Amino acid sequence: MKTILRSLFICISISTALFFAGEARAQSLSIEGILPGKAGYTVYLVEKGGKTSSAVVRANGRFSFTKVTKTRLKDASLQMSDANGSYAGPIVLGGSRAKVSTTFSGNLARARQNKITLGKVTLKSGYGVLTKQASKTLGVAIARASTKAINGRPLGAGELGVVNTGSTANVRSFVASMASDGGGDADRDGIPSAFDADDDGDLILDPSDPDSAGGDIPYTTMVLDMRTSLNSHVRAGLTDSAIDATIGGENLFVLATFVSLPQRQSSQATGGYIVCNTALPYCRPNTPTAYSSGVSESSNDFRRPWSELLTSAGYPRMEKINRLGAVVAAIQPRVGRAQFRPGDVYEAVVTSNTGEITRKTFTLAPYFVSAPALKSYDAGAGEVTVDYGSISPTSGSIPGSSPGNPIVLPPSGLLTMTFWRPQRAAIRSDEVGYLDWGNLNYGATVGDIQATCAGLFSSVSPDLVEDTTPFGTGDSIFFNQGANGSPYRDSVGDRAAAAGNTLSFTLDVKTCATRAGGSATGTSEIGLEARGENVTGGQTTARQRFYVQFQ
Ligand SMILES: [Ca+2]
Ligand SMILES: [Ca+2]
Ligand SMILES: [Ca+2]
Ligand SMILES: [Ca+2]
Repeated sequence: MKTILRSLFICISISTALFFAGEARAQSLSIEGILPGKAGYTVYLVEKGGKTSSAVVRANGRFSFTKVTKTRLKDASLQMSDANGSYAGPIVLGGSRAKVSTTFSGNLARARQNKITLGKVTLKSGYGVLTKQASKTLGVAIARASTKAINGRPLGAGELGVVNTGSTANVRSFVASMASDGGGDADRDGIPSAFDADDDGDLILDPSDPDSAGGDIPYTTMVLDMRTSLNSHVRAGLTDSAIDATIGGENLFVLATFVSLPQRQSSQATGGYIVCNTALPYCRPNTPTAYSSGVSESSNDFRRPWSELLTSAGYPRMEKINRLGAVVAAIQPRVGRAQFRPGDVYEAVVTSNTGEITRKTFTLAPYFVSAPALKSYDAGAGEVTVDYGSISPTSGSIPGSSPGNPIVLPPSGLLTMTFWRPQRAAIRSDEVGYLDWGNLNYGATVGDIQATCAGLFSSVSPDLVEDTTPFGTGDSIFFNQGANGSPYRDSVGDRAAAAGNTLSFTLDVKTCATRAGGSATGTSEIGLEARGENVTGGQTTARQRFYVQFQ
């Protein structure tokens, strides 16, 4: 493994060296276009590797990019966000009906040329299209039409890219390797991977898709207890006010955006910042509402209101994490869901002491609006339904809701948990309301023990498929040696939330509490968890905490 990694780094350094040598001689181009009546929109030039430049549409509808090279143009696309900061889709450059082109070939119409004139872009629902499409008048050649479309509309337009593009198991790993280039469009739905919530077209959302593991996919974490529990089937369900109190609450919900860097950039990088439309309050310049809560590796400097962490130009800052070779912004948005929407576009700019190193664009992926919630439990004396109706975020007490009122475990230490899946909001045009998020990994943790309870579960629901290799290096139970704390994968995909759809397992809490050297006495916290796949820096996670007492 080490040898492979080392040769990979060598390849990267050589290709970077060649790239820079070529760049020095390359001609500098400008790109101009018009989005009539769409002042305040932003157009992004997205390179295949994911690097982006942005241009805000001016009052006269014009936008322009300068100092663009031929090399950068090859396989690059143009993407838009609207005046509210929401993704508005790709600009179709050519083609028609079932196949369109959304990328430049990189070849210029004439050898000595310094300007590309796109002309007018006609805005449609979920995409734009160039009025003129001949390479002669544009000044640049467009790539062969290979984006799947219906009547000229890219398949992923208006759907955040969550469309079935017929990806099958044997092409998935190939597609996944392509998807790691954020500007590439592996599933050919017209939405580059960095903007696509399902970049391999199998309808499994990226945060929970093993094929997307390892990528720079922003992830969210939500930690609730019984009193603050939020789920379609708890109390009044997913009301706007209940969701807003959680998403916008204090220390309940975090969005983490990591940009991982190749070694050469990582050694130069000192930090970064986020560029958002002023219509997005949580990340806007000068007065972002978000609180920077940091990740476990963060310095205390980054645990404060984001508005206290601004660059001299007023942009909220990102932190360099040396151990991960990445820069990160981990924030509590402190706004409700109406102002925190899947499809929000933001740029992450990585900087060194001397200036900008690279810039990548992200869209906010679909996120959990709720956490798993215990419906009932059996601690040896029969099934007990959790009475959420008699507690609220600020009052009441039931067994499990606090260390002072724990669920008392039997001497065996066995606890059976029956629970509901977490939900997400509808994102596709054919979805309504809230959906149970499918294909997630489930498990439970005991106290603050940094070890998996894998191997100690029994009576597991048939929907849950066991990870056959949940232990880490040398059969280790410890997380820092690669053990999996969520060793069961849900075999059911996303579907409308229904109270009858539950999962369950029995955990030997006592043995798990002691297997890492701890003791099974007094009270302990149980973390019932739903997790996505490992992405840069962490995993999408939703957890419900409750308390048990050993005897
Ligand atoms: Ca897609
Ligand atoms: Ca795509
Ligand atoms: Ca997928
Ligand atoms: Ca997949």
